Amino acid sequence: MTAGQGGTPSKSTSPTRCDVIVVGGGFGGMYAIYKFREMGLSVQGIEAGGDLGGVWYWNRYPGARVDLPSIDYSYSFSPEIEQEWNWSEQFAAQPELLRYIDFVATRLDLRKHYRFNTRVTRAAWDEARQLWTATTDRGDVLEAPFCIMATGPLSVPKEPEIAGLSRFKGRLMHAARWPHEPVDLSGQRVGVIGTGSTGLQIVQELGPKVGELFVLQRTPSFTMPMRNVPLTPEYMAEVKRHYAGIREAARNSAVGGTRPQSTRAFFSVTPEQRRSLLEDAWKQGGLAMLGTFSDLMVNEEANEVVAEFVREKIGEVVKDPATAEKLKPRGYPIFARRPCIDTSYYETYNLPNVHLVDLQADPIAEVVEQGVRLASGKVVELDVLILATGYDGLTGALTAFDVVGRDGRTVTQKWKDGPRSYLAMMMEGFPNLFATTGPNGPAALANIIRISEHDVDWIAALIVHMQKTGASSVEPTAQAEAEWMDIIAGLARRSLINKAKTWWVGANVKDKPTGLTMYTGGFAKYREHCAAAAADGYRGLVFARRVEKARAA
Ligand code: NA7
Repeated sequence: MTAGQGGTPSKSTSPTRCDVIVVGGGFGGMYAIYKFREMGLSVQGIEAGGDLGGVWYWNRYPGARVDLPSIDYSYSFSPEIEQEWNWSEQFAAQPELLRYIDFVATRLDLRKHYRFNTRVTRAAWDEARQLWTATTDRGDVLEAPFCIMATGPLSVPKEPEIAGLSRFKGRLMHAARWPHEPVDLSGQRVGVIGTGSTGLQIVQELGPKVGELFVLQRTPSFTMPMRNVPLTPEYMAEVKRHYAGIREAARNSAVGGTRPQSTRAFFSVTPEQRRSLLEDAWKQGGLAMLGTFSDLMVNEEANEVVAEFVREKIGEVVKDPATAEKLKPRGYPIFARRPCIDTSYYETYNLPNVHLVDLQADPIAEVVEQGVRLASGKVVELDVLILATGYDGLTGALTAFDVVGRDGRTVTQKWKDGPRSYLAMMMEGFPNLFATTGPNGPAALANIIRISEHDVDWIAALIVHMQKTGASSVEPTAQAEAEWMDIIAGLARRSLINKAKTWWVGANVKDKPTGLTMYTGGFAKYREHCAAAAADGYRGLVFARRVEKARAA
């Protein structure tokens, strides 16, 4: 992979002036840079990592793999890239995703627009000059009329509130900050804290490879078979012939992918038919089960039948009944916590060197020199402790530094009771600031690449509109924002997602406001809302003209 370039810090105090600042070099940021550059705008990207890739740049942990089909989890904006790139597996592993990112970045010459190893420390709106000023930890000062926060929903790892972590004499590793060089864990006593998507992938990968593996589980996740397969050249050729249709289907689906979503309600068919449909979905693999019925996220009774179906499957795989019982999730609806897909997660517990430590029965008291001490006093002795403890999701990136809008108000202040925005992309009081995959959209519930492309395209069209009409700034009205949040709240009231304590509802981070603030109406409907606002003359937005601003000053 090409090493990151363009990271030379400018220590000069004279600001770099451009049309658009893009914060973040993941899928969203890369596309934003490309799109705005092709529109003839001057762009400057800032990325904390040493290269492009965002979440895939950082998450190099063993077994890291996308859990949407690679065909869907890829850019659709360039037919050339679609035709030139071949995926080797239905669900690509992290190294292949980084190769894809490198391929796109090189093909489109994107790296030259980025400063790497650089963090934005403050971004502030200058009302008099109608522009954003961003400062970085390397002394850069950037100025631009437009600022795009392509900072992603999962870019700030959560510091687990576990006492004594610094005391550990072994090797402490965070999944989201995994080293770039190979790590040999063979023969070691390894502990993993966290059993979300990340922890599961690590456990199934490391189980057969390490000396002893201790899985410290607080909340078990539901996971379903991935049934990953290699993609043959013939299959890829067929996909390439049909990419246009595949993309169209994805854009018009709830999840931004080609996974079928049934309109059939769970109790509209007989128990035998239900069972048979669930068995089919289990055999098919991936998240097929989520699409089998239309009401699994709103009908608690239906949801519980499906949850019990998966618990039964766990019981069939895991040989030790006590371990199987502990692995069976209870107390929250299936799919209300991010459903996982796996290749051999439950089978891993049949290995003699793999041990499940049930933290519900015996919680972590503290980390000590030799390992993890539990409340009972028992010490799980370890050479290596891996934290797969998740992220300050959805909002963390925009509250981690000062993003200052009009009248000195920060995003952190605006979001003190939870995130608020208009269409997940703009905020009242923050003119010309845009987010891609923001916290009041379908991010986390739909394909992040489809959402990123959509958001960037929508923002780009708005900027074109501003150029045509001579507007220097735009922001939503408080009323438009309130109406969008009402739509979100109305949908959220029906959703079972509220019934699990997860990063989706902010419950995983101490003192964070909790509640379901994502748009749960599906990607296609989200697009409709955004398109309707644009078609209606950018309803809900107020524009200012530079000449008016000058006169007012
Ligand atoms: P998740 O899904 O937030 O999972 C984090 C896990 O870490 C979860 O099992 C937590 O248990 C556990 N955790 C966190 N803090 C602690 C402490 N202090 N003690 C014990 N266990 C703890 O993050 P992932 O990285 O796995 O996945 C994030 C997303 O990436 C995923 O949803 C996909 O979209 C891709 P808890 O549930 O809080 O009891």
